[in-house]
Amino acid sequence: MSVVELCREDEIAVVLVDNPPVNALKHEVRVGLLNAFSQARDDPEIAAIVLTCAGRTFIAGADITEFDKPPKSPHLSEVIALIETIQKPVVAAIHGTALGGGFEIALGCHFRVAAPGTRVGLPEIKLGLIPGAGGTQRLPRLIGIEKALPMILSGNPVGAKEALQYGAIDSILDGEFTPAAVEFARKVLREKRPLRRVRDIDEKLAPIREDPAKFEEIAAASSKRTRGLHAPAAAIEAVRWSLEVPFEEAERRVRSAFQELRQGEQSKAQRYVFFAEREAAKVPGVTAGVRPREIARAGVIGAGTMGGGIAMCFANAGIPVTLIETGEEPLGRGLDTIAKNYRNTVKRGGLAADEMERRLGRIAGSTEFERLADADIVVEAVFEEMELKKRVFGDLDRVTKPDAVLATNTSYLDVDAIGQSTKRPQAVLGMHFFSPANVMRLLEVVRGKETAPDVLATAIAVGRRIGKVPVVVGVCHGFVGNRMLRARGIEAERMLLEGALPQDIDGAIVEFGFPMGPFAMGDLAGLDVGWRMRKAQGLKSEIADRLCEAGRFGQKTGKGFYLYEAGSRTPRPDPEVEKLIAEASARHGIARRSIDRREILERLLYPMINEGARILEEGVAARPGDIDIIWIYGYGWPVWRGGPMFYADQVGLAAIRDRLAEIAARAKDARLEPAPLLERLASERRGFASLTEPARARA
Ligand code: 3H9
Repeated sequence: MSVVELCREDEIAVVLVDNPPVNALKHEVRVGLLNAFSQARDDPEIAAIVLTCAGRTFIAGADITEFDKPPKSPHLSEVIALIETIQKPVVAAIHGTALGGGFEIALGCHFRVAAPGTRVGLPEIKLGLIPGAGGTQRLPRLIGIEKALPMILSGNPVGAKEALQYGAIDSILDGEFTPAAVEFARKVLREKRPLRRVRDIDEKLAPIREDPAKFEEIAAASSKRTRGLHAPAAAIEAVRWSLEVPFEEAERRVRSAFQELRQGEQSKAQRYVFFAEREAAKVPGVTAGVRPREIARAGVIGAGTMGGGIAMCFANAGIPVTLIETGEEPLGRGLDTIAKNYRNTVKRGGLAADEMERRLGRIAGSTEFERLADADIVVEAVFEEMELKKRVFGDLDRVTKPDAVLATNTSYLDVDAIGQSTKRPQAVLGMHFFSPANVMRLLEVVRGKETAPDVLATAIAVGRRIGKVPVVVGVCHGFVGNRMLRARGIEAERMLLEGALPQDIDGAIVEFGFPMGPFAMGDLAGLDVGWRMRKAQGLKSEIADRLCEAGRFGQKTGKGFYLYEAGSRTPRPDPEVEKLIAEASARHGIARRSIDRREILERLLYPMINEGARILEEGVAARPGDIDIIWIYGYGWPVWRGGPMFYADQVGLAAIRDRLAEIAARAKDARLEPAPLLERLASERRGFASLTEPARARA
């Protein structure tokens, strides 16, 4: 069967796209559409045309894998231009998701109907692109700039009901979908409805054209958090053309802007991230036949910041959760914090009050472990002390059902040792959330030596259900993210001693694209957290320990690596800290020197990459892409730089190896010497990507 079929239902032609899994618009599909629509246009017996798709979704966009190759005719805009100019009604029958080029095709049709639960949107911005086939011109004409620009700039789809309200679709059809869509086409014919060509609509644009300041206002409101990214400004420009120049001219300009972005480094990185995220979902040993266990109820132990955030994740996803604490007082405090967090979200307009009540209603607090007897999954989030964790898991083993999944939220302890404190280590694994747990998308799923595949599959499935991006990692100190973070932290402190100041180091990393640097991050998280952890492990930190001894715990005490004015989160350099650092340098007999941004970046990023290479070699991460996803979703690595391992390939592994060798020699630190995998790949002139490319080519 071909990827596009043309069928007849009396006088109605049905064009069916069937290109699993998501009906992406690869070249053959574009050719098929052009042929089918030309044929239907020229057939005098056809009075109207319905465009529909087989499988789980309408067209989910251009085929992203084709963006690495030169564009091939017919281009999507040609297909859409043909559809729009047909003198017979064309109805897009949308189910699942109509995204990117898929939605652009629907916008080129004269009518759009959707199955309930459908979502439509233009997610190109998430790939570092702008909608390239008319979306920036047709969507504003159809629903107005106020609605269109936020959709284009966020890339987030809207549901069918909202789309109907906006006027993006004409009707939501119940019942068997394709017959209902065919019936809709018949109705259009019966009622002799005029063909609606979106490109010709102007009434929604006219008011904004008269009031250019309004356009700027909408653009500014919908382009927050876009620092460093090229695509948002290009998207705003493209939408502005819908007001300023004729449709054809705007289309011509958009095509060229799209091509420029497509060939740029940022989109290349963001496309890589798209596929790396999907690749991370494929876990060695967890085959399609492994079924996740049913999760109807959850338990969380520890009502501190982490535990509370994790409980919120479950409640937000509709899963009732029991939150356990040792006493009424800490339990009450934990529940109050959760309620306060929800109230703040309601106040900010992010949540309806009745939905807040429903979510709160799903969280029950208790001081009795026995209340976990009906939980299908329990996440432990108590202090990072091995003995305490072992005791908790021993208790869990006693009270929970035999098939319950038992997870620890430890950020560095040995998950295997924790598993051994139960009689069912196969049910134990790590679920490492990132603070704030109800916000951060990353979930490191730590697979123990004995973790059963279906337990792993359950943690991944539940992770997705609560809106996380799960990445499976192996057991080692700090797992993937914190282990690499530590490599960065050691070098950051070393540079302080050599001559840099916190603001120099943070400045360099923020300029690189991170939302904040290591020292501002430490101040935000609380320096006492790391201090306590170091003490437990017999470790020291030359400068951070002294800050803590002086009661400088970061933002919560108004002082840390920086000073914070009352009520402000803005870090200000503090001469007292500079003095403390200079004294530390003097104690070590180090003559301070100025360190430029390039050196700062190399010394922060290359040790991380080196640690990443070791992690790969040890099999703690299955693929370089998994490490990249961890850093993007858990630590603020700028998505347009693709993650540390992708970045390393762009810099070139030989250059990184040579620089690391120099840094290691100067610091006399064997840990900084190039890892064997890095050494080998560099000498073979390969990149980290080559470790997974053969697998993808085979697939
Ligand atoms: C665009 O349209 C540009 C235009 O403006 C103009 C051009 C001129 N291409 O996510 P899943 C694969 S830009 C190629 O796990 P789900 C995916 O890799 C595009 N492949 O499923 C995976 O493969 P595998 C704008 C794609 O049910 C499999 O399909 N559109 C594409 O969780 C299943 O995917 C987008 O950005 C694609 N476009 O979610 C939409 N999409 O099984 C991107 C998916 O080998 N797609 N694959 O790992 C999505 O957001 C989700 O895939 C979707 C389904 C919501 C559709």
